[in-house]
Amino acid sequence: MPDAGLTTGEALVRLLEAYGVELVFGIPGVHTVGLYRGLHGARLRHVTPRHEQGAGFMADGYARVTGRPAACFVVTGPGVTNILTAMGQASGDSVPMLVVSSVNRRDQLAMGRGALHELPAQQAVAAGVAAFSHTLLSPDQLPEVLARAFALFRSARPRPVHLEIPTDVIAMPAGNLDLTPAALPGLPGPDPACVARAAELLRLAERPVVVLGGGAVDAAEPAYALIELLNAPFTNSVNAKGIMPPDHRLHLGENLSFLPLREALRTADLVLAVGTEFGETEMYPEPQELHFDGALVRIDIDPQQLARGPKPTVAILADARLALDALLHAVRSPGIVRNGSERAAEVRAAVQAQWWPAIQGHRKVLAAVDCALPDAIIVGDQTQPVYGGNQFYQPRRPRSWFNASTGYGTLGYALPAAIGAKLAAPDRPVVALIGDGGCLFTLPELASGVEAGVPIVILLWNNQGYGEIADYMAETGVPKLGVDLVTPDFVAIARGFGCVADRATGLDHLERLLSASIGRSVPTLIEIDQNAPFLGQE
Ligand SMILES: Cc1ncc(C[n+]2csc(CCOP(=O)(O)OP(=O)(O)O)c2C)c(N)n1
Ligand SMILES: [Mg+2]
Repeated sequence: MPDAGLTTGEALVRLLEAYGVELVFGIPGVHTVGLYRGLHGARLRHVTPRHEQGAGFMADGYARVTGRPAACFVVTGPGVTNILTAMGQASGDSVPMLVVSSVNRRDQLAMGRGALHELPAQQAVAAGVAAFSHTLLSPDQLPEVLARAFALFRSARPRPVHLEIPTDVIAMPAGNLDLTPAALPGLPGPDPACVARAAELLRLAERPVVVLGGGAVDAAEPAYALIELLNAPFTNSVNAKGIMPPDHRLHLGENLSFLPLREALRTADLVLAVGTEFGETEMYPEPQELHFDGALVRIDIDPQQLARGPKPTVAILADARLALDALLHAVRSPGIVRNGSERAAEVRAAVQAQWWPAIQGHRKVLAAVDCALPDAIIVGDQTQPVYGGNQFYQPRRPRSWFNASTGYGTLGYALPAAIGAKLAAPDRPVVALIGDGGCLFTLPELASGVEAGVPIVILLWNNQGYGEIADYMAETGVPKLGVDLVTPDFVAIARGFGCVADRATGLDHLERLLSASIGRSVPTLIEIDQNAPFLGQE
C-alpha cells in the first residue's frame, strides 16, 4: 500500500520487514539517522554493537543458526571499512547478510573533496567481500535491488550483499513505491541427466564415500537416507557438523587434516561430495592436495564451485536437498554389500590414533559443556580447543558448531557471533569458545550482550598469548616475537561490564559454572587456564 509521506529510508525498513527480516545490527551516525527514522516503532529489533565488525559477526551468527539474513546499518566510510572483515568471514563461509550503508550525497560521489566519512569508491571496496554491492541512485531502484538480494539469499550460494544509499536519497520521498515483496524463486533442482549418470555410478560403486559440506546443512534427511541406502562411509566438513547423528556406524571420523581420512577418499571407487569446496582450512594445520583414484560426483549450488578444485566426473548444479532427494530416488536399490561399517570403523580408529595429546584437554572441556548445557550451539574463534573440536566434536544437529577457524579465519568472531546465535535461538544454550588473544579483538561486545539481555556463555581459553602462532614460530625456527601477551584480569573486566564471571578450578567446577548460567539474563564469562592440571592427561 503506497504511503505518500514515506522517505526512502523508511521504505527500506518496511521492505525489510516484508521480506521477514527480524533483526538489524547497527551503530547510527548523522549519515544514517534517516534509516533510523524508519526503525522507530518497527517490528524489526535493533541491537547496537560496540563496533561495526561486531554488527557483521552478530548477523553472521544469527544467519548460521537460522539460514536467514539479518541486516546491518552502518555509516559511510569507517562504518563500512569496520564491517568489511565480518563480511569477509561471511563470504568465505557462504553466510547471507544484508549490509546497508550510507554514502555521501550524489553530487559529492567520487569527488574526493574530504566530505565527512568520504570513502572514495566505497562501493568497489565492499564489492570485494559481497555477492554484489549496489549504489542506490534513486528511490525507484529500491524494490528491485532488494528483490535481487533476497532472491540470492533464498536460491543461490549465500553471501553478503551491500547496499549503499546516498544521504540525499535516504531522505527522498518514496511514497509511490510498491512495498510488497517480490515473489522469490524456489531452490534450483538438478538436471535429470546428471542425476541419472551419478545414480548409475553410485549403483556400481563398491567402496563409495560421501563427503558432506556446509552447503548440505539443510539436507540432513536425504543425506541420512542415501548414506544408509548405500551403506556408504561418510565424513563432513566443519560447517556440516551435526548433519548426521553423533557416533554413526558409518562415520569415518572428523576432519580431512587426518591422513587416514584423506586416504579413504583417495582409495574410494566413488566419492560423492555435497556442498563442499574442500577448503584449505579443512586440512589445518597443513593444507593438502586431495587425490581421488575413483570417480568424483560433486553437488553444488554454485556453478563456479563445481569447476574449482577437484575435477568432478559428474557435476550436479542444484540445491543439496533437491539433488540428494533426486539421487535417492534414482539409485533405489544399490544391491552390492560393501562392508561400510567395518571400513568406517577402521578409518575412525586410525584417525583417533592421530589425535594430538592436547585434544584430551579439549575433549574434557567440551564434554563438560555437553553435560551441563546439552544441545548447546558452540560458536568458536581461532583457538586451541576450537581446532581440537573441529577434529573430534560431534554436535547433535546441524547449525550448532561453527567457528572462525574456517575460511577467512578472523580473530574476535566468536563473542559477537554467539550474541547473534543466541538472538536466533533464545531457547538453546549458546557458548562462545574463544582464546585470550581473540577475545581482546571484540571484548567490548560484552556491553552489547548485557544491554540486549543476551545470556551467552563465554568460555575463555587463556594461555597468555597468541598460542597458535607461538607454536608455529617454534616449529618453523622463527625466534618468538609478538606472541606473549599482557593479558588483563578478564574476570574483573567482565564483571565490570555487568556479566557474571569466574575462573574454573576443576571439571566439576566448570560444569557447575556452566549450569549456573541457565536462566540468567546477562552473559557469563568462564576463564579456563590452558595449563590447569585438571586438563592434563590422566
Ligand atoms: C584478524 C587476525 N589477525 C591475526 C591472525 C593470526 N592468528 C591466528 S591464530 C592467532 C593466535 C590467537 O590467539 P588466541 O586467541 O589467544 O588463541 P590461542 O592460539 O592462544 O589458543 C593469530 C594471531 C588472525 N587469524 N586473524
Ligand atoms: Mg591465547
